[in-house]
Amino acid sequence: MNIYKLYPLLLHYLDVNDNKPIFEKSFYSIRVLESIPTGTTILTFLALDPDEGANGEVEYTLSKMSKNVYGSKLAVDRKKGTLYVVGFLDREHVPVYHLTVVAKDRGADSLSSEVSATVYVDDVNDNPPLITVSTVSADRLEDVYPGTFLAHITVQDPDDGNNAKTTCSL
Ligand SMILES: [Ca+2]
Ligand SMILES: [Ca+2]
Ligand SMILES: [Ca+2]
Ligand SMILES: [Ca+2]
Repeated sequence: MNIYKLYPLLLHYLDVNDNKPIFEKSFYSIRVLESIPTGTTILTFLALDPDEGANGEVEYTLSKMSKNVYGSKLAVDRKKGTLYVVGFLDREHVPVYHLTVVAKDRGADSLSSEVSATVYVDDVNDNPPLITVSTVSADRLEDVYPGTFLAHITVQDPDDGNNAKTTCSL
């Protein structure tokens, strides 16, 4: 019997899960508008694992912590490795998402690695200015003359940059 002929076959079955999935990038980041529709894919992760069969098949998830904190807004497709929007993003509420994404192989003794992903949410002018008028008490309005202080008007707009600029007129 020629044992050398059996050798490649043995090697095939002896593959051990000795490689963890490695992300092709050390860091992922993306900017999106806060008006981005639910369901939109915003990033695609790729992690390679040179092992064979299940030992080399990679699944993607958000870390437990990221899922707990941001799971109502963003999710990762386990098979495709895509990051997509599942809730309405509101820049005035959360302007930046710092996520940890996990790539895990499907070997019996599963190995995993993590990568950071940052989602910056850009402003959309989705808030009207809020006007607050603090008037002085009525008894001081009896003998007003030009130039008398009557009321304090505060205008607030939670948007960013030009979207928050306001003009006042009477
Ligand atoms: Ca592996
Ligand atoms: Ca908003
Ligand atoms: Ca505004
Ligand atoms: Ca806004």
